[in-house]
Amino acid sequence: MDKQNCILIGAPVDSGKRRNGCLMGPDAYRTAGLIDALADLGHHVEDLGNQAPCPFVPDQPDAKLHALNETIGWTKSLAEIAETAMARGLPIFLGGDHALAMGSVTGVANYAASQGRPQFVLWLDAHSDFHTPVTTDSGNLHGTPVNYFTGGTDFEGFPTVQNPVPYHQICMMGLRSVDTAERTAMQHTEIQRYDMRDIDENGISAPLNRFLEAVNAANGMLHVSWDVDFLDPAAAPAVGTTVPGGATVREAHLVGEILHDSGLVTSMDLVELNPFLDERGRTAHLMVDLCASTLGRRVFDRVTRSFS
Ligand code: B3U
Ligand code: MN
Ligand code: MN
Repeated sequence: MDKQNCILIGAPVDSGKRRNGCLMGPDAYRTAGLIDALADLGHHVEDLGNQAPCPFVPDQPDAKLHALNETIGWTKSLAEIAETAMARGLPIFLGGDHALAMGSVTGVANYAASQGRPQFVLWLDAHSDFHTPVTTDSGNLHGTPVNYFTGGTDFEGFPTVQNPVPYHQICMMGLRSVDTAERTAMQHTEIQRYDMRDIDENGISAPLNRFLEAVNAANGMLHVSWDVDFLDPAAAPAVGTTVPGGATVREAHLVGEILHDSGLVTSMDLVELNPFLDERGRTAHLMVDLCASTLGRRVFDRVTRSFS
């Protein structure tokens, strides 16, 4: 991958669920050395600072859908920022919870469409986040972004998705907590989904490389959404929704390294870090290291596959 113009976008979204703390994420990444880590790899780094949602009517605290208006405000502001940042470099959204992907993914997909290129999404997460505001039991909108940016229709009040990401251009890896309504809805889609059993039986590199071949063949743009809970909670405890049995540190670094070598990544989210739940910053540091792997940090140079 050539040297990039990395555009850091602080997205302190905390409206996607009831447990607070993800709003501290962007500053935790900065404190853990993200800017230096990327600059040391030779990238130009620009930090746009922490963003704000578009103005919104305050939400009722006891509503079934938690903080709906605030989440809509974030979706609007982040989509706009994502689209304009894409024209200048590689945006990295520093979450914030996963509701931020309603804005980041729809924004980058609008940019891809303006370039006549297809948008692909790699979703690294214990959860499929494929609920709608109607099917969610928890009322937490961080469980809904994939349904939204694929053009789901039950998102009243949210901006209309101009360029929905087609199902077959999405790959989910790390799945181990999928609710019945999500599973039923996903069964009728061509979303590529790999649960932890797949990874245990076949490893993580073969399916990832297959997906990247498809991105490359289509001259696609690739958004990578890293949810902290993709990782096993023993390695990454700073997340509100821990699910045991997740990816190891080694598997996650391998994903980052393969992504880097592909040269295909055009935008990224780092989401769900809750620094309030961290142990001496170790989850924040791990996510910084994974981001660095995805942007070219390696132990030794080697002859690698390249898609470009
Ligand atoms: N599917 C559950 C749990 C969940 C989704 N995303 C996270 N947790 N982080 C829900 O609440 O929708
Ligand atoms: Mn998620
Ligand atoms: Mn998750």
